Amino acid sequence: MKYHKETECRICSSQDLELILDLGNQPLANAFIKKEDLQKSENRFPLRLYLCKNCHLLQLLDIVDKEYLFKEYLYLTSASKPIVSHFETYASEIYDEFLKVSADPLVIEIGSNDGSLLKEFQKFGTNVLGIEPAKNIAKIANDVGIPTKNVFLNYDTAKKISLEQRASVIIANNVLGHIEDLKEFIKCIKVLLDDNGIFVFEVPHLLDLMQKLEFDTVYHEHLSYLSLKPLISLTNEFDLEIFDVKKQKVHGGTIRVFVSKKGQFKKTSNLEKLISIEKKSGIYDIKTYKMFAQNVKQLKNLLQNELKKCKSEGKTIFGYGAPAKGNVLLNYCNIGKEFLDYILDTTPLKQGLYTPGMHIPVRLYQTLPKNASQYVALLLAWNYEKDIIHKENEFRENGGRFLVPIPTPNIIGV
Ligand code: JHZ
Repeated sequence: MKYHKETECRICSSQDLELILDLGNQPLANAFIKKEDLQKSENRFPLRLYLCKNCHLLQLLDIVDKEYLFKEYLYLTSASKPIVSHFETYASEIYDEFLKVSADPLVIEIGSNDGSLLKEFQKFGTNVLGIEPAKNIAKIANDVGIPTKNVFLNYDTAKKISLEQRASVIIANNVLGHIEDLKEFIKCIKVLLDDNGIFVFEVPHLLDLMQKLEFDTVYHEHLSYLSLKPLISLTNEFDLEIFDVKKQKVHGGTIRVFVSKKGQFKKTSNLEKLISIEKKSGIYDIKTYKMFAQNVKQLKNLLQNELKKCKSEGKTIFGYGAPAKGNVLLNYCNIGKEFLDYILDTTPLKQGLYTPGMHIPVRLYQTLPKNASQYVALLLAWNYEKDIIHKENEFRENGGRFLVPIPTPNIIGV
């Protein structure tokens, strides 16, 4: 069995759940296909977004088994340079503020991928341990000298690790949204964490998802779409507390959340400020979600029209970046080979594969076409818009155009 349907909210167990957006039956966003498998039928699962009307957790209830989702994985942190530099700053900020004065501290990262962040901590001489469920990715990390356990974290594993050493810092980036049993996860954190240690995590911020119409970040891997209110009640339930939060630009708008055992750190004013911004923004009001769903439907038509226009002008369109979310966008907006010839991506593991659902070939990014004025690049990796537009200056100067799909289709030239 690869899939099951939940009927209760993941955090507060309420059954008062309302369907907000139905993105249809979709293949898994990271299930890129080999050429020889193109004729085989693909597994598709319902992709539907629900709001808990009690604790306001926005979530999926159609759950694909984690073994099936994450045992082999194609996303590599190191393939996106802006994320690598984000991690450099991230590690040095955490080191300066929380680790510099500790004797022989340990940093544990859950969902450590290819070890890009832990590598930065190693540069400070800090002991590190990665926990990464994808076998192929954990191997990449171990091969470059980042000790990584290839397991899904559960309470037994956490207990075993804690017998050897507890962590001064536990990190989990883009992980909480992927966890089905959030309560067990928080129990693992409690057992792994030193009494005066901190748990730091980053998750895409629900506020940005709503305000910038980032609907394509909704896919089967992402079970919860997080904001502070449900996170506070989750951590409080286990005698942990959020003491600080910092907004980050990555992944279309992220929050970095700082958690400790109760009473260890003074709560910062950032926390109060963001709680109040969230309240005022309407993300705890069902009307906001109804409007969001309408805008998503409208975006589909606008994007189709823009692509048709480019085609009628004789342009060749290719995809820039093959992120998981790009596949949600292509499948939901019905953008297939009649529009896109190919997609360029920097991830070695995605080369030569075809996108799930739409079967667009993924090619290794080297440089962009020289006769640029013939081309339009659909920016599927829109979260790196600033970096990419800057990097591809020459393409734009030679007449090439970018089509940025989110929050509303927008053509960018020189
Ligand atoms: P990117 C990932 O989602 C994975 P994805 C995960 N599910 C998650 O939770 C979110 O992040 C937050 C390529 N690229 O980062 C590399 C270029 O080709 O938007 C990647 O394949 N050229 C854990 O997959 C893709 O684009 C470039 O210049 O939606 C970007 O993937 C750059 C910068 C990237 O994440």
